[in-house]
Amino acid sequence: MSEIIKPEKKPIIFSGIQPSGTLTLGNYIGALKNFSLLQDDYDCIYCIVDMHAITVRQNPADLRRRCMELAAIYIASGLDPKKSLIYCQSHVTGHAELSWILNCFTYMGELNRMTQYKDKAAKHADNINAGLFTYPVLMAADILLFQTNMVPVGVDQKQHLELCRDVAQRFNGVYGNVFTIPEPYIAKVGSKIMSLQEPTRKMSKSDPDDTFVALLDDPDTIRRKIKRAVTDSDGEIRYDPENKPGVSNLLSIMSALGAGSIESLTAELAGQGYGTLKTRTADCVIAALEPLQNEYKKLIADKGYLQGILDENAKTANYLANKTLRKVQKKVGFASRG
Ligand code: AQP
Repeated sequence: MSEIIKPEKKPIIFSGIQPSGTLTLGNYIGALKNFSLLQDDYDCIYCIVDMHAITVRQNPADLRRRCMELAAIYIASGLDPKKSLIYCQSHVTGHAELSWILNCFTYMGELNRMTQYKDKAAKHADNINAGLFTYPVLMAADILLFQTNMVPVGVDQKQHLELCRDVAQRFNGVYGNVFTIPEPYIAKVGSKIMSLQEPTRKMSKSDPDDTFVALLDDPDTIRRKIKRAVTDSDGEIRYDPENKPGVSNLLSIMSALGAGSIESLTAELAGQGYGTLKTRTADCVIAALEPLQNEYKKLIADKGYLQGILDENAKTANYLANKTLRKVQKKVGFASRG
């Protein structure tokens, strides 16, 4: 009798990006750039997390437009929609449903310790809403819904991922092995790209325009922004994030974009001025973003194609999410469904 060989199940990757502004070089280096590298060896799910985005007030028309743009950016960055599941969070009701259940397994004290909450509450003092506080619970639901094995993120999300693991372990401790416990996937170089104007702070897409390079900035704008990047006054090109955050940030950017190791770049640029460092950084960034930008222009012109992908993938994502959700609902004792 011939043996039936089942195709080996690949580990699952899940990650998401908020359509909360123009994507930055930080989002690209810390997260997006790694997404396409993983799609052959893993079953990849990449979400446009519009539900997370409304924890900060958004203009509805802009948010809707940015969801479509993010779908185009995902594909332009090398994601193959046949290999990676690209969809919108708000199209899959399981995110909100699981999030509510997980809220009941997360302690206030745990959420109180989250540094992103503290940062965002300080930035948006006029709108410190409960969604901002429970953001990490929704993020845990996003990840756990798909029985995710690995989550590629920037280092700023590590604390949220640790909370997700704690909540999953707590739930499993009560009900058995319901959730896969996810591992973070954080790149060694570039996991925290800093603001060009305040290099001790993370580069963020909701900060003022001159603090970041946007993925769709044209070459002149990229050169101008990098030329104006804050450095220091000692003039030495050396990697020392604590004492020379601006210079170190530019070296990290170059290295993460494939220009060489930090050591080789430092050796190569030793004795040269910051002008050269900035020109070289701008050259690297422009070259890295050019293919993405060209592809993006074609994709964004075809909204029907993008909408088709989002609609079709929402069905698959709902199906996968509901498999976990039904199991969880049964475990906690929700009424049976006929
Ligand atoms: N500066 C950064 N360096 C490296 N990685 C970064 N990421 C964000 N900023 C950097 C990573 O990008 C992914 C998507 O982030 P997000 O949109 O979900 O939220 P965020 O981390 O809050 O990013 P922003 O740009 O700072 O958004 P806003 O300004 O809206 O809060 C994540 O994997 C993140 O680690």
